[in-house]
Amino acid sequence: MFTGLPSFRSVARCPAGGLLLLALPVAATAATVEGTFTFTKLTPSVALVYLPEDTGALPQEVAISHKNKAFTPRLAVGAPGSAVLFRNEDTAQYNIFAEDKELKISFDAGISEPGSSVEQKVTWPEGTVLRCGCKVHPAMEVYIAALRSRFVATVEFAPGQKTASFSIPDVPTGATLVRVWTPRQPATDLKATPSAILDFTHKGATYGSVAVTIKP
Ligand SMILES: [Cu+2]
Repeated sequence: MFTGLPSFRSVARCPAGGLLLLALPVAATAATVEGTFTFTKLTPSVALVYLPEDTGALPQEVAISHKNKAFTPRLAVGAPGSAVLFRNEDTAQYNIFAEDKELKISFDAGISEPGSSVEQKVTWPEGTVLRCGCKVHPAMEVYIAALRSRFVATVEFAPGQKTASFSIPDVPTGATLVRVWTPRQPATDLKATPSAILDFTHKGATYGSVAVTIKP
């Protein structure tokens, strides 16, 4: 069991709410990625936006809290090899598990008592996202992205939320490639020169979009 305090990459919370930014300050950068998700229906629980060409992120400790029968965050990011620490901050037992046939990841951490933690290494491939759940609380889910990119925005949608904005500050000047992922949308690359729009479709009908701009 791991008992030390987890360390984070710098985390900022947007006043608009529902948005986490994870980025390291990098010298000699000047551009900013900005964008907005808009959904008319089928709003996902989370969304991920990042610059796939960057590979500067190192393995780290990623903390995920289980509290009030919810995971916080609901979308976490760690470079391959990172240690993900699930912390039981509830008054009830939990049981973290994952079962992903595509990624060939299957684990069951067993029953975890309140106040304890279980650790899982990020062993799935760079650029993929694993969904983990809790066998005690089947409605709970958390996504963990294996990314080497340092330029990442994670978005968490509240029930009924239709739009959410995000930004990734201090990205390298000249960056144009932006990757977008949601649980319903396979990772899709956009060339933002300087702007791009991706429509989300299901059975031929558009249910949302994301607009991305890179501002120098
Ligand atoms: Cu649970």
